[in-house]
Amino acid sequence: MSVYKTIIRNISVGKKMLAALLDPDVFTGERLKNIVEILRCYQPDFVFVGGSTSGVSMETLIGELKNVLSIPVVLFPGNASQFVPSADALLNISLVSGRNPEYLIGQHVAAAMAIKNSRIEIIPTAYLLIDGGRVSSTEYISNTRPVPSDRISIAVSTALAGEQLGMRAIYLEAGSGAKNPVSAQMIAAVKQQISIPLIVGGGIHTVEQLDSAISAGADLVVVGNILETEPQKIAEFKDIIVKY
Ligand code: 1GP
Repeated sequence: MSVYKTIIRNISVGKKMLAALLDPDVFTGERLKNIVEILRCYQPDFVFVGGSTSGVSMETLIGELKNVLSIPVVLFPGNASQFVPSADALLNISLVSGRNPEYLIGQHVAAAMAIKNSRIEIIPTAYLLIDGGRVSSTEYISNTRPVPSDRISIAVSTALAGEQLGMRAIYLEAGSGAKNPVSAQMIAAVKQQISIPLIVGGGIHTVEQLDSAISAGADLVVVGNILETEPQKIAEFKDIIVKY
């Protein structure tokens, strides 16, 4: 079954989902072996792969993951050079909270033929960067401003516009390593208005934060940074997810 169909099916039966985000620059050697073992044991729903790296190290990481895990590997690229064909699906993200054409459509044009030739599953995703209390790499690299964390109506209208443009998922992102995750109020307000899957990530380090995002309406929560220092946390996160 495709990744998107799996997401839709899970939502239809009320099942919440967890994705582990791995940065190929961070997970190499022993660290990679260790996280693969942990993921094999605790089985998050998806492994997302992305970072500020080149496609070459993405390819290596995806190969190693797919050799060992049966969990779908989803590409979460920061730009066209990070597209690699070997993942199970591609989150084709357009940074709709920003006003930089390069990240709204430019990088997508650059990668379009390679994506078409790969026949990878494509999940067009409206990506909203929300202020997470510090300047995120996404803000800096994309040269776009995040939606202020208290401007809930802007986030709602932006998410709705993404859906109306035909995007198939909304990603509310506080930025990797955010001080503050996206608030429960914002998640709930966006969820109430959209009818496509809602992905939430950025700065989620504790079970309470995960629980709050899920209770507010996130369908799929992404955790990244915390796995670099406390990979075993995935076991606690998984417990929360299956509770729903
Ligand atoms: C970043 O949403 C992800 O794109 C995960 O963020 O690394 O802060 O968990 P963290």
